[in-house]
Amino acid sequence: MNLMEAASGYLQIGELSRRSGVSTELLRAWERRYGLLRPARSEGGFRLYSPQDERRVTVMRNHLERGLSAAQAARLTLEEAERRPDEAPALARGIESLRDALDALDETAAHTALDRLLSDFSVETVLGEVVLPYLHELGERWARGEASVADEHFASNLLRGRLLGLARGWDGGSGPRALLACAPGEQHDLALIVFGLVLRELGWRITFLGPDTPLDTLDDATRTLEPAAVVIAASSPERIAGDEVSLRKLARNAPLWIAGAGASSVVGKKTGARQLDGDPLGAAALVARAQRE
Ligand code: B12
Repeated sequence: MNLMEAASGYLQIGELSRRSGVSTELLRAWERRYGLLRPARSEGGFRLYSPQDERRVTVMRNHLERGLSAAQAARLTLEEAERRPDEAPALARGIESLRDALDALDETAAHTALDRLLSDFSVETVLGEVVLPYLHELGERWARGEASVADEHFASNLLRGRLLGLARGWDGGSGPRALLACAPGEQHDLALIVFGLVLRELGWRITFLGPDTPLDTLDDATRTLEPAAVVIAASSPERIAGDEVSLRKLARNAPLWIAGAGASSVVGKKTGARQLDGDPLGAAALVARAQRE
């Protein structure tokens, strides 16, 4: 493995552990006992884990969250990973149809592509393998000037509507409750909605306050609902860094997590908030596990 490959999504074990919330010891045990991870080697002999390894860790953790034993969870994870080559062409076709439809601003075709994907694959697969990669790609194309603001607005609004459609009833049941909100001034809520959908799949109830939520109103809602987790999304530090007093107050009333690219500046001892970095699928498993510990 050369440096270029190492730079393209491969992780050393410490980084994989940090992003997944699984200790390095447990990762090594899963690798040894179940063959769950198949690391390559760096030129210096370090193990390097691929995005597929990271995905298997997320799937394994989600099975454990559902109460399976480690051996059962590993068997299912590996079976699913092996089935994937058969599914890959259908998934690739679905992604292609969705991309073509969104690029053509064709709402009907985009919904048809999403209908097909959702009938053929699990919500988690559609979110993790289609929606998140599509949004990332759109962001990159937009930044390079290859997608217009109209393209971006059309795609993000259509997907947002669809995600909130999937979210219908996500506050039902008797599982632990998560209260989700974007930081004051923050409009980027797509990753937060995806996170809520995955947490819902893990049996949680979700209350979603959406974009631009003042911290004092979030605190009021926290007192009313007594959630097992409050998650605030912030795409840049200035959305959240100025109000450590409110964050501290919030963290006293419920376990507080801050997510998104703006999170790191305010987490830690000063506020009592914890950071959720990495992708929303892994983050949901991390919050679920923290609640059980
Ligand atoms: C779609 C989009 C919008 C939409 C948002 C629609 C919506 N409802 O979410 C709209 C049009 C509203 C918008 C507005 C703006 N946007 Co904008 N937007 C984007 C775009 C193209 C995609 C963002 C997205 O959803 N990506 C998909 C998600 C899944 O990926 P992500 O954001 O990278 O998140 C990753 C992690 O950070 C993490 N994560 C993020 N949030 C969360 C939440 C949880 C709970 C968890 C667990 C993880 C997590 O998960 C992802 C990893 O898989 C990006 C471009 C880009 N390169 O990302 C810009 C971008 C985010 N926007 C940007 C900017 C500057 C703006 C505007 C200021 C533009 C303007 N001049 O008006 C406004 C600001 C609005 C505001 N006040 O918040 C910047 C942010 C830069 C910064 N860090 O400050 C970006 C990066 C573009 C850029 N290169 O300049 N935007």
